[in-house]
Formats: sequence, structure tokens, C-alpha cells
Amino acid sequence: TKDDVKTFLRRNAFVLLTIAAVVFGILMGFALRSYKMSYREVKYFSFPGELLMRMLQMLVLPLLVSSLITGMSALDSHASGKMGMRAVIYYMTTTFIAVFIGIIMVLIIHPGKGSKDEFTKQQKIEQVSPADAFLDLIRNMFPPNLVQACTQQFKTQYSKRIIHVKMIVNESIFNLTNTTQEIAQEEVIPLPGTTNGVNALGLVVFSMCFGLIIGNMKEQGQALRDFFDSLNEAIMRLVAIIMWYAPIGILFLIAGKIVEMDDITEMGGQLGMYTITVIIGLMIHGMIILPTLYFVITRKNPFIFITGLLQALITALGTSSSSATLPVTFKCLEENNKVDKRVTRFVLPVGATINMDGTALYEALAAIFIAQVNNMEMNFGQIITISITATAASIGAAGIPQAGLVTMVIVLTSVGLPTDDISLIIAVDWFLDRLRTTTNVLGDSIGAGIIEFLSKDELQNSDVELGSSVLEE
Ligand code: DAS
Repeated sequence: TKDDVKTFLRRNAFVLLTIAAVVFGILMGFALRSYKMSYREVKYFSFPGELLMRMLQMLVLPLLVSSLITGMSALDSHASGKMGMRAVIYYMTTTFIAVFIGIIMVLIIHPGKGSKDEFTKQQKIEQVSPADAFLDLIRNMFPPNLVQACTQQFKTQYSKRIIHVKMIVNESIFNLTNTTQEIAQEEVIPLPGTTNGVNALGLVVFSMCFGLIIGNMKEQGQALRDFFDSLNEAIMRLVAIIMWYAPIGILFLIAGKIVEMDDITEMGGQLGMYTITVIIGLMIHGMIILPTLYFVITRKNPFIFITGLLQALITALGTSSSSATLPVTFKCLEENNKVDKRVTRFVLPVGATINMDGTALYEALAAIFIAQVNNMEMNFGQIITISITATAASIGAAGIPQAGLVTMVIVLTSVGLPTDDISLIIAVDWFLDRLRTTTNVLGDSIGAGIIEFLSKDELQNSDVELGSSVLEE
């Protein structure tokens, strides 16, 4: 009936608007391509999209800190310990599965055809050991200066000769052909675990410890618990307002990207095969593995769960940043899927920072592709090294656009592959980045669903008084 249609429209207004935005964005983008806009015109045109990115990013720092602190303080240490263990096991398992799929796909499809076998003689490759990469990761968990961690990336210490992809640092939308030429050599890689100048990894560690402590402080901790709780609530209300703007932003982000992208003809041959391989890998992981895992554990329909996430997934597609998507992910999980806030507050910020299935899959796959292009056969040991470093690189990658491309340096150098060859895949990375970011967000969200299910008992027994927002609804 008419009323049913009305309620349906009202309930799903956001999702419908967002889907419409994607469709219009694509159509508009292709329609405007024939105008051959200049770089400046493209920047003007995609300005509404840039604003959305900025608004979402603006909320990430307070949201990350306040949700983790309240999330941790709302659980007793027994419950948070158990939940933490489950989260770590989930992150590790799914990341390894993702890496495995990536490796299998690239070995089977074999998109790289050994076109440039001369490289080893021309270049001396400086090898970074996986141990260095890990030490760096751990260093970043303990920022020596908290204020700095909120405002600044800090540099990795292990290697001077690391490629620095300009486009990522500048954050602006470059013409890709220029970017390829702009890869500078003697620069230092932006720190793994940073999010737009924020050391997210360090802040996650600090906030978790801080939350645990104030959770155990009884009355003495009440003032702090209340403070962070209402901060969190206030930020979520801001998110609700930004959500109204999101469809417009997404429309222009997508249209702008299509307008400025390079001609599709360049996609021929190996690069095209490579793109297809990545897409298949991500689809297997996102549409088969993760839903199956969800179903096997919770016995609930994964696709209903995923439908509730649609808006977050589309935002990930539009922004190619899992941390910019974080506010939307929160909304979707808590409001559509009714996941317990004590779980989302804990699992989502951590997930957005360290759990990146799509990125892990991508990095392993891309590294082996580059080996194939160089006519290098990877032996079993090297493949193991690649899987370990790809996992580390995905943990270290910040949730910002194309961060995975930067941390790929770690993977390549660990097996002696030429880092300059990252330029081979840059042309398609903006696109694959969107897909892997979507997979990352999906992985975090399904993780929240699974961990909530497994933690039912602890959640019921947790006797700690919760803040108002946790109890509301
Ligand atoms: N785009 C990133 C993300 O936000 C990570 C990546 O570049 O792989 O998830």
C-alpha cells in the first residue's frame, strides 16, 4: 500500500539516496569526460566531495579516542580481555585467509608476463628485513608524545631509501600520469599506522589502556567516564548531521574521479589482467569467505547483516578511506544492525586501524605480480615472507587513500623486489584502493557482528555501570 511504500522510503532514505548518488556520480562522471576538464576545473568540480572527506576526517580523532575509552571502561577487565582475544584471533585469521586468497589467485591467473627481466642487473635493491618492519610497528604503538600523536605522523626509522609516493602525502587529486613521474626516491615513508597526520595506532593503544584503567577506578573514575561518554555521544550526533550531506559528497567524489581518470585503453594487457585478479580475490574474500564465516559462527543470515552496512560500504567506495568511513560504520552497525555499543566502540576503532583484509590481500598479490613482471620466480620461503610482511604492512597501513601503496615498500623490499615498480600499478591503484577499502570496512563490521555473538555471556554479566548513551534505545 501507499503507507508501506512511505515507511519503506523513510526508513531507507539514506541508503536509497546514497545508492542514487553513486549511480548519478558514475553517469555524470562519464558524461563530463568529453569536456576534458583541466586539473583546476576538476578540483573545483569535486570540491563538494573534498568537503565530505574533510568533515568525516574531522570526526575521526575524537570519535576514535572517545569510543575506545568508553568502550573499554564499560566492560570489566574479564570481559574486555576475552573480547580482546576474540578480536585478535578474528583479525589474524581473516587477514591470513585474505593473504592466502591473494597469493593463490595471482599464482593461478598469473597476470604478470615477465616483460622486464633485466632489472636485477640494473638496480641494487636494499633489503629491509621483516624484523625492522615489525619493530617499527611496535614503536608506533607507543608514541612518546601524545599531543604529537594527535597532530603528526612520525617517521619510520629503518630505512632512508624508501619510496615516498607524493600523491598520498599531499592528499590532493593528481593527474595520475603526473603522479607516476613524481615518485621521488630519497624520501622517508610516511609512518605506518598514521591517519592523516594522526598516529592512529599509538592512540588506539593509549585509549584502550586508559579506558581499562578508568573503568576500574570506581567512583574516582566516574567524572572521566561521563566526560568521554558524552563526548562520544556528541560526536555521534555530529555524524548524524553529516550523514545528510554524505550522498552529495559521494556523488561528487565519484564523478570527479571518473572525470579525471586516465583513459581506459591504458588498462590493456597485464595491468588489466592484474586488475581483474585483484577484483576476483577481493570478491571471494568479501562475498564468500566473510559471509560464510559469519553464518557458520552466528547462524544468522550474513546478507541481511551486509544490507545494514550498505551505506558504510558505499562511503568506503567513495572515500577510499576506512578511517573516514568509521563514523558511518558506527552508525550502520549500531542503528541498522543493532550491534551492542560496547562491542562497536571497542572493535570498530581498532579494526579500522589494524584490520585490513583487503589491503593484506592486495599487497601480497601485487608483490607477486611485480615479481612475475620481473620474471622472478618466488620460492616457497619468499612466499611465506611475503605473507608475513603483507600482514604487517596491512596492520601498519593507515586508513587513508592509497596508504597500502606506500606500505607495499615493506613487502617488496623484504624479498628484494624493485620498489620503483610500484609505479607499474599506480595507474589502477585509485580504483583498486576503493575496492580494498570496502573489503576492509566489511571485514571490520562482520568482525563486530561475530565478536558480539561470541561475547554474549560476558556482555550480559558485565556489571559495570554504563553511560547513558549505551543504555539508551
Ligand atoms: N585505503 C586504505 C583504507 O583506508 C588502505 C589501503 O590503501 O589499502 O582502508
